[in-house]
Amino acid sequence: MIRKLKVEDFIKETLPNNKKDNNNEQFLHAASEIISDVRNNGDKAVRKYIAKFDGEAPESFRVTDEERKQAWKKLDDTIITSLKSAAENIRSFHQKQLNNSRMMQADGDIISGQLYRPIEKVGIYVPGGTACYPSSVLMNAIPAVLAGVEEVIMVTPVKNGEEIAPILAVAADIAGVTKIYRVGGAQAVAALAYGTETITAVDKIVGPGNAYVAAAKQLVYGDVGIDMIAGPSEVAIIADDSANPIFVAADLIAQAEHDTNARAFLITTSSELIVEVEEELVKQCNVLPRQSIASAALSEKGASVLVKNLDAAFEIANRLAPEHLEIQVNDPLSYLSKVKNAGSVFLGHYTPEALGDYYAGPNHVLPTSGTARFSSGLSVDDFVKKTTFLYYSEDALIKASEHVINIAKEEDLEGHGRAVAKRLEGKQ
Ligand code: HSO
Ligand code: ZN
Repeated sequence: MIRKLKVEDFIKETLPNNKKDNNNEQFLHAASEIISDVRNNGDKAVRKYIAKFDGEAPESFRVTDEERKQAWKKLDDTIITSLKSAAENIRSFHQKQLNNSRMMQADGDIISGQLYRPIEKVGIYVPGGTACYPSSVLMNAIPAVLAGVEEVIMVTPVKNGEEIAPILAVAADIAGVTKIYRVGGAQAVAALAYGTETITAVDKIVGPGNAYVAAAKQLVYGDVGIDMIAGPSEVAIIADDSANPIFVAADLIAQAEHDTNARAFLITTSSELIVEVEEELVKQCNVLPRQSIASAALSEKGASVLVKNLDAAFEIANRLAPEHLEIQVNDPLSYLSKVKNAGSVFLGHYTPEALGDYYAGPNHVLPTSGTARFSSGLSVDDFVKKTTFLYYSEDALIKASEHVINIAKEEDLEGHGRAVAKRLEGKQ
């Protein structure tokens, strides 16, 4: 069910090569046409592309307050309670990421520091259809609201102008989303980036989407900010002989059921575990509703590898830089220091990734395809800008003047030196 690879083959097969793997010319081409049409023709173009890809366009894109109110009545209390409880955990985890503006140095003569200011308007792309994830609404919107973003604007596609899925509307309310528009695809990204008659332009767009959405985000970047271009979801599980094969298999399957490109890896010191996990994968997949997706992902993209010790396991995991890293060993905390590259780490036998996907608090929007080598999961930081500031008194400038003038000379920028010198004329 899962490929069993030797160390060299595992590395060759699993290390992503984004530039090579992302053959997205065709999507970039399509998205760029849509973007320029939406820029030139606003709502009319948005309607045209909705009609083309999602059936009839809704009469008005905006989900009304009344529709949002009605959505609550369509849901069971149990799911509302669970969403609220998850939101509370996510909020309290992200609250601790808040930074205040600060003075770095302040002796009266010299004052310098950093202002933290929220981005004013943020757009959140939320996929519709089968990948309809209220958890992603919470994960994207809560840090934005905490950062102080004034307008958190959500876009999501619907088929044939139908209503938005009630669970997405309720999750949006719980998270504090300001406006919701029933628009998806590259046309939604374009509308958010440049604005239309009815859709508010934003300063940054976050959230996952299909290949067209990803291409559109890539193209509007620069005019607006974006979070990241997410690849297929991944988990790497480091396990020794203390691991329970039932748990390991369950977590590999939880990853694999996302889509046929999902990447689920087992890196273990125990050859018995590989055999037992294989048996479990077959058993558990057989009774899984998304069996065909999970087994395709496991057999085509998944892999297990036997390593000589845990140090070797961490070496491979660090090269892989997986989106999620599970460490299923006893005393897992003592291994945390060995993690160099990973989006999010799940420690021990009772911390499945699913806990973090939905509920525990850390964000589930994470760097994929090896990008955890140089980037991080979504956080409050993604929704603030840091503006530095500086004040020098006359005396302080006099003290610094010689050095500034020296460097300006070296750079052949005499005007820079004079900007200092002019202030000192007749003063020293
Ligand atoms: N594992 C996904 C998040 C998710 N799982 C949403 C279920 N729903 C990427 O971290
Ligand atoms: Zn998941």
